[in-house]
Amino acid sequence: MQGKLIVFEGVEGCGKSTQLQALAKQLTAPEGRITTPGYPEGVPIITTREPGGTLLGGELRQLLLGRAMASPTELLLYAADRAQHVEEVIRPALAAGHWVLCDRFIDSTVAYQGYGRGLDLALIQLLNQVATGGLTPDLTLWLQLDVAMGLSRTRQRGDNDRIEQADLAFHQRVQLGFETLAQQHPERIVPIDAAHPPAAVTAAIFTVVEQHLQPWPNRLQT
Ligand code: Z5A
Repeated sequence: MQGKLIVFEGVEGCGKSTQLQALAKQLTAPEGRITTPGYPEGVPIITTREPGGTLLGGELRQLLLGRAMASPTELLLYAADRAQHVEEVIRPALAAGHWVLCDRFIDSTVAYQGYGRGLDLALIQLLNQVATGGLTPDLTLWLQLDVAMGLSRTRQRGDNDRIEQADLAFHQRVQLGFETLAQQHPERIVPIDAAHPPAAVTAAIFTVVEQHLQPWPNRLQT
């Protein structure tokens, strides 16, 4: 029985972390197993994130968000974080039939390092392939939000990390990256209007997950 990988993507402050936790809560009982009627019964849910989904990844996250570095260095560290994360957390969980809800994954590298930093897209695709061994999400929820609105949300929260200080133009290039990816991969990337209040966004996400769920229970029984 193979699990499912559901990824949350979008610009800073779009509400990924909030919505990932909301979906996990809505799907599960306190012990972390799917209990929502209609969903494959008893399937455990795991929540994780990039960068920082492993012990090593936690150290890489501190480096990545804590200090200035050359763009290729940054790209290689995100790839290293992902390789460890896939090997240590995501693949074993999927092999055990778990559903993995992940805050950022391969599309963030294309959007941030590719469109944002201007690094070679073919090279990024290759590194993503190396880091994941070809694993792609079953569903990517792209929380679509105006860049300025997202940044204003994170600034209200008092965040001040390195990438969030970068200029608006950088974040707009990142946004273009997500837009382009959504056009290129409509089979797995679903845009969600993230400008609404949190509960409305959660409801929209739940509907999308339900729609994508329909073929899943049968496959889970095989
Ligand atoms: N990065 C990269 O460059 N390349 C890569 O390959 C990968 C990542 C994997 C991770 O930092 C950084 O790594 C990120 C990209 C880069 N860039 N930065 N900075 P992070 O994990 O610290 O940051 P983030 O991923 O961008 O998450 P975030 O800033 O915490 O945003 P979020 O998770 O999307 O949003 P949130 O935490 O759920 O909500 C933000 C605030 O808005 C918070 O106060 C909420 O209460 C509020 N909020 C949430 N939803 C709403 C709604 N609907 N209305 C109003 N207010 C809301």
